[in-house]
Amino acid sequence: MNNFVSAKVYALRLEVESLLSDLSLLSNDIRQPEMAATVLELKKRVHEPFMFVVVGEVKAGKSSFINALLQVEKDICAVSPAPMTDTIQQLLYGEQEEIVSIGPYLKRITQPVEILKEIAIVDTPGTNTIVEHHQEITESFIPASDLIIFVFEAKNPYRESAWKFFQFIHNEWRRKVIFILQQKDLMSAEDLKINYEGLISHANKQGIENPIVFSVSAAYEKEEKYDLSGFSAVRDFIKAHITGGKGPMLKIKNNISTADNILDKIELGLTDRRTQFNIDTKFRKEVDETLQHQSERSENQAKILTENMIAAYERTTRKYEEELSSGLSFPGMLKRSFSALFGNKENSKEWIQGLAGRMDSDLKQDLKNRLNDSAGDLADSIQQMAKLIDAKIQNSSTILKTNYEIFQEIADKRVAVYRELQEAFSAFLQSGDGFKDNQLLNTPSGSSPGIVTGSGLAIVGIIITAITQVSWLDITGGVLTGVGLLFAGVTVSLQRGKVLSKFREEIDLGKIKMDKELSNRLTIYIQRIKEKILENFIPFDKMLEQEGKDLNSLENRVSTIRERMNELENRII
Ligand SMILES: Nc1nc2c(ncn2[C@@H]2O[C@H](COP(=O)(O)OP(=O)(O)OP(=O)(O)O)[C@@H](O)[C@H]2O)c(=O)[nH]1
Ligand SMILES: [Mg+2]
Repeated sequence: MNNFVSAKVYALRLEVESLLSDLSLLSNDIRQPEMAATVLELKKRVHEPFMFVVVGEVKAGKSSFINALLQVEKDICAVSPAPMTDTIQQLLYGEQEEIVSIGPYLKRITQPVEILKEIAIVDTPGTNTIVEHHQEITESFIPASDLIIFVFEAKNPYRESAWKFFQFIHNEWRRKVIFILQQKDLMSAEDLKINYEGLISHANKQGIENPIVFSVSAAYEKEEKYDLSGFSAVRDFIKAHITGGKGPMLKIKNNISTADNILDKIELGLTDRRTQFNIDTKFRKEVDETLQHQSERSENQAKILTENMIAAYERTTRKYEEELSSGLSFPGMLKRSFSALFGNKENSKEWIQGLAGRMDSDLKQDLKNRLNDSAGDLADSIQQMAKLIDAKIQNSSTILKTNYEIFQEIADKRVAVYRELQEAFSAFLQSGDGFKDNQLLNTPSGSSPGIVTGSGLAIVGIIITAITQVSWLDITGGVLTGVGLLFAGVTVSLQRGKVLSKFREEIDLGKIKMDKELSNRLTIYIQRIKEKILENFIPFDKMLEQEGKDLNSLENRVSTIRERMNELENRII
């Protein structure tokens, strides 16, 4: 436990720590290692004092500023005309001077300097330098800072690179900043005034209405020209705003605000993901609806086709029923008996077979004509079903950008799954394999000539023709066999009524069979196509399901953290 804080501050720090723990777990789970590292860094420093981070371009006079501010005998931070500071140097209070290397870019220096009991000061490598990594090292330390001291060389506070870095601090991390014009001893009072005002106007342009600016000279301070150095104003500011017990609470507020900032980023990314998820879910629902609607239309077409075929069957069979009826009447029988006597071989049995033969070929021709009229419509309707789904797939919208800062992986994965769906569906439409159904084509008689050839949607037409032909060929055969058997060894004249009613019975049976076979086969075919279309969506559906779960869980976690954060914030105002 830190010796310099109250029990209340300590308790609050523990709460902040636990909040940051949850936030770092969340950042890890959404695979944002940098974010997680930032949060952990913040968490690690919860018990440290309020932290000043001194930044600025190379050679602005940052290290000299710190040395002068601390009023120590010898320089704590190394100063040189050449780029000097190459690590982050964190100055903390300690009974003895101690320098510990924490990592390749971080040193921890303790000094028995009174002010360090309340504030930690961090010296950073200058930005905008040719030395590699310096900018990155300094940038990485910004989120953990409580107050940024932005040091400019008094001679030139106008560099674009410096103001760009300022934007990073201010916009990206919402850090509070005070500005220092250092090395003012090198300038005339008039020139200094111009640059002082210039700096204020630049800060205004960046959205800082009343920037806090101090002009100082580390050289004068060192020469003990205290009334000229400008450092007493800086110290007064620190005393008024940070030291004297205010620092710890300010730091807690800063920590919460940084966590808030990070949570905002996650939330923003989640909002985009949710929007995309809703679009995808709607798209998927529309696909189902379109498919349902179109398959109903196709089933309707199948019904019309079946009805047409049955009408044709009825008309043709009625014609032959009439012929049979009149042929079996007494005059008809008489006529045939005379013919038989005069050498005509035809007897009743042969006559009836001839009638059956004509009926068979007539029926085939008639059904074929009917089929040609309606099968095309049904094939069109099924093709339309597939085409409409394809149009939907090709036109769905993507809002989750793959170059998005957060959740890039999710965006990339979605794009890949979506592209896979587009490609799989195009292939499905083109190959025609999805429209073949060997089980349905395998008829009792085993004939499905030429069906396996052909590709793409066009094959639907061929298949419909095959399914329908197969059915009625089979049926008329059955009817004729039934009728034919009836005549074997029977004296027709005595059985007229029986023959006619048997004929009628066989015809009706044939009709029922044709109706059942046709509607069954066509309905099954339409359903199979629907299933095959849907098979293409399996990976997409899996992704959608997973994304729905992930989003719910992440949104819950975010809102839980957000609530705790708000509650804590309200308590410490
Ligand atoms: N005349 C004058 N020179 C100064 C003042 N402060 C620093 N200098 C000189 O400016 C040079 C750079 O000073 P540093 O304090 O090392 O600057 P820095 O910003 O820490 O530099 P890096 O760490 O390399 O980015 C050194 O030669 C200092 O002696 C000042 O107030 N007046
Ligand atoms: Mg330095």
